[in-house]
Amino acid sequence: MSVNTISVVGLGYIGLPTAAMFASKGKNVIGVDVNQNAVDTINSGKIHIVEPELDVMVRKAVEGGFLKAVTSPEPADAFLIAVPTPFLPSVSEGEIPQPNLVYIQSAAQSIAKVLKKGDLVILESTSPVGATEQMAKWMAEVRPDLTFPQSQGEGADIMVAHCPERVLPGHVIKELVKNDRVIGGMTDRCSKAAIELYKIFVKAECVVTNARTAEMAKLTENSCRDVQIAFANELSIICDKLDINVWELISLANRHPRINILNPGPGVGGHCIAVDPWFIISKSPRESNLIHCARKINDYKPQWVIDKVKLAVADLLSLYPTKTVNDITVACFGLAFKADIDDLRESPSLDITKAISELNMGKVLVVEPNIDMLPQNLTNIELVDAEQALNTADILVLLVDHKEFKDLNVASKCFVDTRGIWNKWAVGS
Ligand code: SAJ
Repeated sequence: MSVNTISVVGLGYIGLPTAAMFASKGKNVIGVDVNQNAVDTINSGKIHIVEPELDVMVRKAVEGGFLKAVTSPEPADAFLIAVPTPFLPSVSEGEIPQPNLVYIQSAAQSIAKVLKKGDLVILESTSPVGATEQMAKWMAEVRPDLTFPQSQGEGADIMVAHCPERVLPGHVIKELVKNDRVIGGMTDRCSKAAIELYKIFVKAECVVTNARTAEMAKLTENSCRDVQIAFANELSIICDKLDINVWELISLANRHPRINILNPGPGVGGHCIAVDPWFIISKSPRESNLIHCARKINDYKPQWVIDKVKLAVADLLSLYPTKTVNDITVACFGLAFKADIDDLRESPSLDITKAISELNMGKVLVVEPNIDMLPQNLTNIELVDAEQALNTADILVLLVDHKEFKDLNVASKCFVDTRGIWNKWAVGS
């Protein structure tokens, strides 16, 4: 298969770095995105997301004439689809969230119009099992003049594969090159073509399986992490009740040669770990007991943190009977969904901060060194620096383990530490 032009549909956290990577290897890359603003930004050599090293890569790719962005697909030899797979709006409380494949459907239908015999289409978006076959069906409906693997097998005009992205936000450029790649072709020929494509920049192994197993592999990785984080979160709740320092406990248990417990936190955020397990649960609700239970534990954790803050307020008021609840200032440290990034989407810290501000107490301050402005839905909250928060707040709530927070001296303060980085200052430690 000779690949001269590669099209990447969806220029977000995965699609744009992937497009830039192919362009850096001298391939002609057409990026497609429905967001005109993103398209204009990229065409001016800039980026609309934060990811280390990506800005330089995109600038060089655009300046060198290897990368351009457009709003509707143009012909290419290989197409990679990296669009979001959110949930359908829920109908009732407690209902299992169902995946919404509308973005995959619209990407498939729009690229189908420009497909030609011999093209390769790869679905990279994290998807429920069966989505790749469904995507191939959507393309076949638009192009009855072409044959697809679901009806024609190895001899089909169009090759289709699922090759899930597995890179960690903040390390995308490095991980794109050095992570092993799961290659789930709908036929062997599809897999071979996909390997040839990824080998343009992937230095690690490209491991072949079928499309359904590739879909499940990605969901399994993120569900495994969710279950492990739930175990840590459950331990933190148990230890709090038993008056045991969970961080000390975990570090002791992790000295066992076969134990590696993850870190408790304020809940699980981001667009992957808290989402992907539902794609398994929604397909197999009766069988996914452990995965479902882990989701519930991790989803409950923010409420547990809010309750801890309420308790801290009550303790403070009983210590200082002349104070009222309106005199209490709470400072929340960190809004991002994890350490050292600026990404606030699906962040439990953001939800917790908002809930604290709605408790109708005194002032709520936020320290978030990675942003310049608070999101609009956070009202009655002030963005301050760490020093100001330390000087004025009565209660500190540590929500994200950003590097800037690790060396703060909070010895004399009342605090709720959800990440264990102020552990050494805890009373009794
Ligand atoms: N978290 C904890 N305790 C831990 C580790 C993480 O509370 O010990 C929390 C984080 O604070 C964050 C959430 O979990 O809120 C998710 O963070 P993460 O670093 O575990 O993962 P993501 O969402 O940034 O990226 C994951 C990665 N998957 C795995 O590590 C199995 C990445 O490789 C995937 O490519 C990505 O999901 C994705 O796109 O699916």
